[in-house]
Amino acid sequence: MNRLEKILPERVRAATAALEGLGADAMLIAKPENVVYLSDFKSSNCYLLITSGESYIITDFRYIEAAQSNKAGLVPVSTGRDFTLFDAISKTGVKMLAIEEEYVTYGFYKELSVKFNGSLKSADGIIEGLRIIKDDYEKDCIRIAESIGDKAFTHMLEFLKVGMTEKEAALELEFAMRNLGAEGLSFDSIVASGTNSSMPHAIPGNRRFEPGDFLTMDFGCKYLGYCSDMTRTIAFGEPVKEQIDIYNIVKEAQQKSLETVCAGKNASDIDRTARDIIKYYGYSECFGHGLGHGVGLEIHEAPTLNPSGREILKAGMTVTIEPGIYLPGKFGVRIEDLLIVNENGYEVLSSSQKDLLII
Ligand SMILES: [Mn+2]
Repeated sequence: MNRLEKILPERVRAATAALEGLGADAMLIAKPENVVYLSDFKSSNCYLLITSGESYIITDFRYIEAAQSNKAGLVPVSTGRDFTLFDAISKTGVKMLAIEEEYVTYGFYKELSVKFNGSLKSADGIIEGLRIIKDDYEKDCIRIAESIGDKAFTHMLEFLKVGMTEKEAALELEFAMRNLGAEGLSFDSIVASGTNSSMPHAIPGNRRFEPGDFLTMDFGCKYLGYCSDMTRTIAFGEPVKEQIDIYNIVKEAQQKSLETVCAGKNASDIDRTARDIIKYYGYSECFGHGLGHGVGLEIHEAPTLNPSGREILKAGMTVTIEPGIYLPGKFGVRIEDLLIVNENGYEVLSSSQKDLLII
Protein backbone atom coordinates (compact mmCIF):
# COMPACT_ATOMS: atom_id res chain seq x y z
CA MET A 1 0.00 0.00 0.00
CA ASN A 2 1.25 3.39 -0.99
CA ARG A 3 1.92 5.54 2.12
CA LEU A 4 -0.49 8.23 0.95
CA GLU A 5 -3.38 5.76 0.58
CA LYS A 6 -3.38 5.38 4.35
CA ILE A 7 -2.72 9.05 5.16
CA LEU A 8 -5.22 10.81 2.84
CA PRO A 9 -8.42 9.37 4.38
CA GLU A 10 -7.04 10.34 7.83
CA ARG A 11 -6.50 13.91 6.63
CA VAL A 12 -10.04 14.07 5.25
CA ARG A 13 -11.34 12.77 8.60
CA ALA A 14 -9.36 15.50 10.42
CA ALA A 15 -10.87 18.13 8.10
CA THR A 16 -14.36 16.71 8.74
CA ALA A 17 -13.73 16.80 12.51
CA ALA A 18 -12.80 20.49 12.20
CA LEU A 19 -16.28 21.29 10.82
CA GLU A 20 -17.89 21.00 14.24
CA GLY A 21 -15.58 23.56 15.86
CA LEU A 22 -16.26 25.81 12.89
CA GLY A 23 -20.04 25.60 13.28
CA ALA A 24 -20.44 24.79 9.58
CA ASP A 25 -21.96 21.75 7.92
CA ALA A 26 -19.57 21.86 4.97
CA MET A 27 -16.27 23.36 3.92
CA LEU A 28 -15.32 24.19 0.33
CA ILE A 29 -11.60 23.77 -0.33
CA ALA A 30 -10.33 25.75 -3.33
CA LYS A 31 -6.72 26.61 -2.51
CA PRO A 32 -4.57 24.21 -4.60
CA GLU A 33 -2.14 23.32 -1.77
CA ASN A 34 -5.04 22.48 0.53
CA VAL A 35 -6.68 20.40 -2.23
CA VAL A 36 -3.38 18.53 -2.74
CA TYR A 37 -2.92 18.04 1.02
CA LEU A 38 -6.31 16.36 1.38
CA SER A 39 -6.52 14.48 -1.93
CA ASP A 40 -3.08 14.43 -3.65
CA PHE A 41 -5.05 15.63 -6.68
CA LYS A 42 -3.26 18.06 -8.99
CA SER A 43 -5.25 19.86 -11.67
CA SER A 44 -6.18 23.31 -12.87
CA ASN A 45 -9.81 22.92 -11.76
CA CYS A 46 -10.64 21.06 -8.57
CA TYR A 47 -12.68 21.79 -5.46
CA LEU A 48 -13.22 19.61 -2.43
CA LEU A 49 -16.49 19.76 -0.55
CA ILE A 50 -15.98 18.36 2.94
CA THR A 51 -19.20 17.55 4.76
CA SER A 52 -19.99 15.60 7.91
CA GLY A 53 -21.37 12.84 5.67
CA GLU A 54 -19.77 12.09 2.30
CA SER A 55 -17.05 14.39 1.01
CA TYR A 56 -16.66 15.21 -2.67
CA ILE A 57 -13.97 15.91 -5.25
CA ILE A 58 -15.46 18.23 -7.85
CA THR A 59 -13.80 18.67 -11.23
CA ASP A 60 -14.59 18.68 -14.96
CA PHE A 61 -14.46 16.19 -17.84
CA ARG A 62 -10.71 16.63 -18.35
CA TYR A 63 -9.86 15.30 -14.89
CA ILE A 64 -12.86 13.21 -13.87
CA GLU A 65 -11.26 9.86 -14.74
CA ALA A 66 -8.27 10.69 -12.52
CA ALA A 67 -10.60 11.94 -9.77
CA GLN A 68 -12.48 8.63 -9.82
CA SER A 69 -9.35 6.88 -8.61
CA ASN A 70 -8.55 9.38 -5.82
CA LYS A 71 -7.07 7.69 -2.76
CA ALA A 72 -8.77 9.96 -0.23
CA GLY A 73 -12.20 8.27 -0.29
CA LEU A 74 -13.78 11.32 -1.92
CA VAL A 75 -16.88 10.91 -4.11
CA PRO A 76 -16.14 12.26 -7.62
CA VAL A 77 -18.51 14.85 -9.06
CA SER A 78 -18.24 15.98 -12.68
CA THR A 79 -19.20 19.54 -13.51
CA GLY A 80 -19.88 21.22 -16.84
CA ARG A 81 -22.21 23.77 -18.44
CA ASP A 82 -25.38 22.01 -17.21
CA PHE A 83 -24.20 21.15 -13.72
CA THR A 84 -21.85 23.65 -12.14
CA LEU A 85 -19.87 23.68 -8.91
CA PHE A 86 -22.64 25.81 -7.41
CA ASP A 87 -25.26 23.21 -8.39
CA ALA A 88 -23.11 20.51 -6.79
CA ILE A 89 -22.95 22.49 -3.54
CA SER A 90 -26.68 23.20 -3.50
CA LYS A 91 -27.52 19.54 -4.20
CA THR A 92 -25.93 18.48 -0.89
CA GLY A 93 -28.45 20.60 1.04
CA VAL A 94 -25.70 22.45 2.90
CA LYS A 95 -26.94 25.37 5.00
CA MET A 96 -23.74 26.82 6.49
CA LEU A 97 -20.77 26.67 4.13
CA ALA A 98 -17.23 27.64 5.17
CA ILE A 99 -14.99 29.04 2.40
CA GLU A 100 -11.35 30.09 2.25
CA GLU A 101 -12.00 33.83 2.22
CA GLU A 102 -8.32 34.73 1.84
CA TYR A 103 -8.16 32.61 -1.29
CA VAL A 104 -11.42 32.86 -3.27
CA THR A 105 -11.87 35.86 -5.53
CA TYR A 106 -14.51 38.54 -5.21
CA GLY A 107 -16.02 37.29 -8.49
CA PHE A 108 -16.34 33.77 -7.08
CA TYR A 109 -17.88 35.13 -3.88
CA LYS A 110 -20.44 37.19 -5.82
CA GLU A 111 -21.50 34.20 -7.91
CA LEU A 112 -21.68 31.93 -4.86
CA SER A 113 -23.77 34.52 -2.98
CA VAL A 114 -26.32 34.53 -5.81
CA LYS A 115 -26.45 30.80 -6.54
CA PHE A 116 -26.04 29.29 -3.07
CA ASN A 117 -29.02 29.51 -0.82
CA GLY A 118 -27.35 29.26 2.58
CA SER A 119 -24.98 31.18 4.85
CA LEU A 120 -21.24 31.59 4.43
CA LYS A 121 -18.41 31.81 6.93
CA SER A 122 -14.63 31.70 6.89
CA ALA A 123 -12.65 28.46 6.80
CA ASP A 124 -9.35 30.32 6.87
CA GLY A 125 -6.52 28.60 8.63
CA ILE A 126 -8.39 25.31 9.15
CA ILE A 127 -6.48 23.16 6.65
CA GLU A 128 -3.31 25.23 7.17
CA GLY A 129 -3.67 24.39 10.88
CA LEU A 130 -3.55 20.68 10.00
CA ARG A 131 -0.65 21.21 7.58
CA ILE A 132 1.55 22.98 10.14
CA ILE A 133 2.57 19.67 11.78
CA LYS A 134 4.33 17.44 9.28
CA ASP A 135 3.82 13.68 9.40
CA ASP A 136 6.61 11.18 8.70
CA TYR A 137 5.78 11.01 5.00
CA GLU A 138 5.97 14.78 4.65
CA LYS A 139 9.22 14.95 6.63
CA ASP A 140 10.76 12.40 4.26
CA CYS A 141 9.69 14.43 1.20
CA ILE A 142 11.13 17.63 2.66
CA ARG A 143 14.38 15.87 3.68
CA ILE A 144 14.80 14.60 0.10
CA ALA A 145 14.00 18.02 -1.40
CA GLU A 146 16.56 19.70 0.87
CA SER A 147 19.21 17.07 0.09
CA ILE A 148 18.70 17.77 -3.64
CA GLY A 149 19.40 21.44 -2.84
CA ASP A 150 22.58 20.49 -0.99
CA LYS A 151 23.83 18.39 -3.92
CA ALA A 152 23.01 21.17 -6.37
CA PHE A 153 24.96 23.65 -4.22
CA THR A 154 27.98 21.32 -4.20
CA HIS A 155 27.72 21.13 -7.99
CA MET A 156 27.57 24.93 -8.22
CA LEU A 157 30.85 25.25 -6.29
CA GLU A 158 32.53 23.41 -9.19
CA PHE A 159 30.58 25.24 -11.87
CA LEU A 160 30.77 28.89 -10.77
CA LYS A 161 33.53 31.01 -12.29
CA VAL A 162 34.38 34.70 -12.44
CA GLY A 163 32.86 36.16 -15.65
CA MET A 164 29.62 34.15 -15.56
CA THR A 165 26.33 36.00 -15.19
CA GLU A 166 23.75 35.64 -12.43
CA LYS A 167 21.25 34.36 -15.00
CA GLU A 168 23.65 31.66 -16.18
CA ALA A 169 24.19 30.55 -12.58
CA ALA A 170 20.44 30.51 -11.87
CA LEU A 171 19.83 28.37 -14.96
CA GLU A 172 22.54 25.89 -13.97
CA LEU A 173 21.14 25.71 -10.43
CA GLU A 174 17.71 24.85 -11.80
CA PHE A 175 19.15 22.33 -14.24
CA ALA A 176 21.15 20.68 -11.45
CA MET A 177 18.14 20.37 -9.13
CA ARG A 178 15.89 18.94 -11.83
CA ASN A 179 18.65 16.60 -12.94
CA LEU A 180 18.93 15.38 -9.34
CA GLY A 181 15.23 14.44 -9.24
CA ALA A 182 13.39 17.66 -8.40
CA GLU A 183 10.02 18.28 -10.07
CA GLY A 184 10.70 21.98 -10.28
CA LEU A 185 11.62 25.02 -8.23
CA SER A 186 9.92 25.96 -4.98
CA PHE A 187 10.44 29.61 -6.01
CA ASP A 188 12.48 31.57 -8.55
CA SER A 189 16.10 31.20 -7.44
CA ILE A 190 17.83 34.27 -6.03
CA VAL A 191 21.36 34.62 -7.39
CA ALA A 192 22.68 37.99 -6.27
CA SER A 193 26.30 39.02 -6.75
CA GLY A 194 28.45 41.95 -5.64
CA THR A 195 26.41 45.10 -4.98
CA ASN A 196 23.21 43.22 -5.96
CA SER A 197 23.64 40.99 -2.92
CA SER A 198 22.53 43.84 -0.63
CA MET A 199 19.00 43.33 -2.00
CA PRO A 200 17.51 40.35 -0.10
CA HIS A 201 15.24 39.28 -2.97
CA ALA A 202 17.28 40.40 -5.97
CA ILE A 203 16.29 39.00 -9.36
CA PRO A 204 19.15 37.31 -11.29
CA GLY A 205 20.35 39.62 -14.03
CA ASN A 206 23.18 40.04 -16.52
CA ARG A 207 25.79 41.13 -13.98
CA ARG A 208 29.01 39.13 -14.36
CA PHE A 209 30.82 37.78 -11.29
CA GLU A 210 33.98 39.71 -10.42
CA PRO A 211 36.89 38.93 -8.10
CA GLY A 212 36.03 40.18 -4.62
CA ASP A 213 32.28 39.61 -5.04
CA PHE A 214 30.06 38.04 -2.49
CA LEU A 215 27.45 35.79 -4.13
CA THR A 216 24.22 34.92 -2.34
CA MET A 217 22.19 32.01 -3.68
CA ASP A 218 18.75 31.41 -2.10
CA PHE A 219 17.01 28.50 -3.75
CA GLY A 220 14.85 25.44 -3.35
CA CYS A 221 13.13 22.71 -5.25
CA LYS A 222 10.03 20.54 -5.01
CA TYR A 223 9.95 16.82 -4.39
CA LEU A 224 6.54 15.06 -4.45
CA GLY A 225 5.00 18.50 -4.01
CA TYR A 226 7.08 19.49 -0.99
CA CYS A 227 9.45 22.45 -1.01
CA SER A 228 13.02 22.93 0.13
CA ASP A 229 14.75 26.22 0.94
CA MET A 230 18.36 27.10 1.63
CA THR A 231 20.73 30.05 1.27
CA ARG A 232 24.49 30.30 1.19
CA THR A 233 26.76 33.28 0.56
CA ILE A 234 30.17 32.56 -0.94
CA ALA A 235 33.11 34.71 -2.08
CA PHE A 236 34.91 35.00 -5.42
CA GLY A 237 38.56 35.41 -4.44
CA GLU A 238 39.88 36.82 -1.18
CA PRO A 239 37.26 38.92 0.64
CA VAL A 240 38.20 42.13 2.48
CA LYS A 241 37.99 42.42 6.27
CA GLU A 242 34.54 44.05 6.28
CA GLN A 243 33.12 41.16 4.24
CA ILE A 244 34.66 38.58 6.58
CA ASP A 245 33.42 40.42 9.69
CA ILE A 246 29.84 40.71 8.39
CA TYR A 247 29.87 37.09 7.27
CA ASN A 248 30.94 35.93 10.73
CA ILE A 249 28.25 38.00 12.47
CA VAL A 250 25.54 36.45 10.28
CA LYS A 251 27.01 32.99 10.84
CA GLU A 252 27.02 33.51 14.61
CA ALA A 253 23.43 34.86 14.61
CA GLN A 254 22.32 31.94 12.43
CA GLN A 255 24.00 29.24 14.50
CA LYS A 256 23.05 30.65 17.93
CA SER A 257 19.38 31.19 17.03
CA LEU A 258 19.21 27.78 15.34
CA GLU A 259 20.42 26.18 18.58
CA THR A 260 17.44 27.62 20.49
CA VAL A 261 14.89 25.82 18.29
CA CYS A 262 12.85 23.35 20.32
CA ALA A 263 9.22 22.36 20.88
CA GLY A 264 7.63 24.80 23.34
CA LYS A 265 9.72 27.79 22.22
CA ASN A 266 8.12 31.07 21.21
CA ALA A 267 8.62 31.99 17.54
CA SER A 268 9.46 35.58 18.50
CA ASP A 269 12.09 34.48 21.07
CA ILE A 270 14.02 32.57 18.39
CA ASP A 271 13.90 35.64 16.15
CA ARG A 272 15.13 37.80 19.04
CA THR A 273 18.20 35.64 19.63
CA ALA A 274 19.43 36.35 16.09
CA ARG A 275 18.30 39.99 16.14
CA ASP A 276 20.09 40.70 19.44
CA ILE A 277 23.38 39.34 18.12
CA ILE A 278 23.16 41.47 14.97
CA LYS A 279 22.17 44.50 17.09
CA TYR A 280 25.12 43.91 19.44
CA TYR A 281 27.51 44.38 16.51
CA GLY A 282 25.65 47.53 15.43
CA TYR A 283 23.81 46.24 12.35
CA SER A 284 20.19 46.05 13.57
CA GLU A 285 19.07 48.43 10.77
CA CYS A 286 20.58 46.07 8.20
CA PHE A 287 18.43 43.04 9.10
CA GLY A 288 14.99 44.16 7.99
CA HIS A 289 13.19 40.84 7.44
CA GLY A 290 11.96 38.06 9.68
CA LEU A 291 14.22 35.22 10.81
CA GLY A 292 12.30 32.42 9.20
CA HIS A 293 9.14 30.62 8.14
CA GLY A 294 7.59 27.20 7.82
CA VAL A 295 8.08 25.18 4.62
CA GLY A 296 5.84 22.45 3.20
CA LEU A 297 3.53 22.30 0.20
CA GLU A 298 4.07 26.08 0.10
CA ILE A 299 7.46 27.76 0.30
CA HIS A 300 6.18 30.19 2.92
CA GLU A 301 3.73 28.81 5.43
CA ALA A 302 3.14 28.86 9.17
CA PRO A 303 4.83 29.28 11.58
CA THR A 304 6.35 32.74 11.06
CA LEU A 305 9.52 33.55 12.98
CA ASN A 306 9.67 37.31 13.35
CA PRO A 307 9.51 39.88 16.19
CA SER A 308 5.70 39.64 16.36
CA GLY A 309 5.42 35.87 15.75
CA ARG A 310 3.05 34.44 18.36
CA GLU A 311 3.24 30.76 17.54
CA ILE A 312 4.68 28.27 20.00
CA LEU A 313 6.83 25.73 18.19
CA LYS A 314 5.65 22.14 18.23
CA ALA A 315 7.35 18.89 17.25
CA GLY A 316 6.81 18.25 13.54
CA MET A 317 6.86 21.88 12.46
CA THR A 318 9.44 22.99 9.88
CA VAL A 319 11.26 26.31 10.18
CA THR A 320 13.94 28.13 8.26
CA ILE A 321 16.58 30.11 10.14
CA GLU A 322 17.83 32.82 7.79
CA PRO A 323 19.29 35.98 9.26
CA GLY A 324 21.08 38.42 6.96
CA ILE A 325 22.93 41.72 6.95
CA TYR A 326 22.57 43.97 3.90
CA LEU A 327 24.78 46.99 3.28
CA PRO A 328 23.18 49.01 0.44
CA GLY A 329 25.56 49.74 -2.43
CA LYS A 330 28.15 47.35 -0.99
CA PHE A 331 27.15 43.73 -0.39
CA GLY A 332 24.92 41.44 1.65
CA VAL A 333 25.16 38.12 3.46
CA ARG A 334 22.42 35.62 4.27
CA ILE A 335 22.72 32.06 5.56
CA GLU A 336 19.67 29.81 5.71
CA ASP A 337 19.05 26.30 6.96
CA LEU A 338 15.82 24.32 7.03
CA LEU A 339 15.00 22.50 10.27
CA ILE A 340 12.40 20.11 11.60
CA VAL A 341 11.39 20.90 15.19
CA ASN A 342 11.71 17.95 17.59
CA GLU A 343 10.45 17.40 21.11
CA ASN A 344 13.99 17.95 22.41
CA GLY A 345 15.44 20.28 19.79
CA TYR A 346 15.75 20.15 16.04
CA GLU A 347 17.01 18.29 12.99
CA VAL A 348 18.94 20.42 10.48
CA LEU A 349 18.09 19.24 6.97
CA SER A 350 20.64 21.32 5.05
CA SER A 351 24.17 19.97 5.31
CA SER A 352 26.20 22.39 3.15
CA GLN A 353 29.01 24.03 5.07
CA LYS A 354 28.56 27.45 6.65
CA ASP A 355 32.21 28.48 7.03
CA LEU A 356 32.92 31.07 4.34
CA LEU A 357 33.68 29.34 1.06
CA ILE A 358 36.09 31.10 -1.28
CA ILE A 359 36.17 30.04 -4.92
MN1 LIG B 1 13.44 31.05 3.15
